Amino acid sequence: MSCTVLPLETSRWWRPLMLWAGLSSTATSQANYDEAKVPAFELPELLRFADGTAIEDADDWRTKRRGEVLALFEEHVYGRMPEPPPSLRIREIEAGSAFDGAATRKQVHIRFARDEDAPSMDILLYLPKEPGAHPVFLALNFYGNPSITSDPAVVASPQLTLDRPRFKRAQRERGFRAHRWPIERILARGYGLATIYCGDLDPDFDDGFQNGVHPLFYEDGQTKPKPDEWGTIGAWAWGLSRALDWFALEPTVDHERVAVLGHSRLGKTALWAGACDERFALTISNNSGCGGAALSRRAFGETVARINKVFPHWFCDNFNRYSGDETALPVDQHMLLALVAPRPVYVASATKDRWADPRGEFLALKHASPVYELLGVEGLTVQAMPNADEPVTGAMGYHLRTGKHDLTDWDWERYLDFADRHLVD
Ligand code: GTR
Repeated sequence: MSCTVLPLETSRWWRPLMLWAGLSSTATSQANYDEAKVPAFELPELLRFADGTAIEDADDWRTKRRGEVLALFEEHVYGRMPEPPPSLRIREIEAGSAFDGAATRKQVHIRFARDEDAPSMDILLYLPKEPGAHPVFLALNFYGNPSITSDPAVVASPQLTLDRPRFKRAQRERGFRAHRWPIERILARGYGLATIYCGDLDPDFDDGFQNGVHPLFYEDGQTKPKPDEWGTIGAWAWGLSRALDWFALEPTVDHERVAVLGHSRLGKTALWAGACDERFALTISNNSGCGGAALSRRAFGETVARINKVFPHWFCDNFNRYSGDETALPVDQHMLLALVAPRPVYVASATKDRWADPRGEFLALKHASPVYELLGVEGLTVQAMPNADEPVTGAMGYHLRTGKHDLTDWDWERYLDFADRHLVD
């Protein structure tokens, strides 16, 4: 008797989950997961100026080439972000002790303009109870601040999108996503944790940019961002920088020791934030994939065409030009990682997360390494992709965790070790 085995992606029980994740069975069954079918490609040169002349020293990178590369990402991928608003209106919502006195908690509401109903975000900050200025991990969350902990004092995120069952569940159940946030462990290791609901800055759906922070910056008569202006990832990254603005005023946070971290779409965002804002001391991408750490030209798993189709709001409009035509992109994602140099960067993949192309994530890191070396920092310490669960350390960290697309305690332990190495004297 013969039997047909459907690939997991096309079997029925899996479909609702995939739809939630923004995938369709057609999308994933068409995706390439065969290394032999990865197209031959040449990466754009990092160490040459736009006019083709070679970069000779660190100064060439710092004074000119870095700016050229950043401008290419702004124009073609994520879009330009506006300047910070003239002032931030900061109101403390509450402060108190948390986790049986082991920590302190502070929640602030930050409004980006004078009007009461102007766009705003709420930051939830936990710190070790010891006095002083603490190094902090800063990360956006998907489901509202109360989703990361069962701590009853965490205030609801009023902007929580309720269009999907998961968001409704997040609204009902505190700590719905606590398994991704080992807060007490982070605090015990001497770090603070700050988080913001990404939807405060821009809800994660395509509404033509009528919600979130975008309209605050429209010129007279403008109704949506121009083709080279920020999409949703840009808005999220912009918000992370506004959190840093607040940290610079907050004596309990050491704003020179802030690690920006994100998972998946928020990992793409952490990389863009770390690339744009050199005040971030350390940048961590967890399973960020296409439009994050993975090389676009490999078109392995999720492609530029697919991501632009399913998530038309994430990138700038110009990015659509490269749907199905990755070789025309003037950049690839190794150049994004290079923008973080010489500050430490960590890229993490997972063995079962083929949609995010683990090999493409590793290769981007490897091809960013020459910029670290040019700037006098040790580059990636391995040539070949390491085995699963064997972290690579140095200024460029990497690991391939056994398992699925997720942010686990094991990942966090690696990030804490990495931060110990780079943020603690
Ligand atoms: C998927 C998307 C990925 C990744 C992921 C997530 O649907 O294709 O690029 O961002 O969502 O953020 O969970």
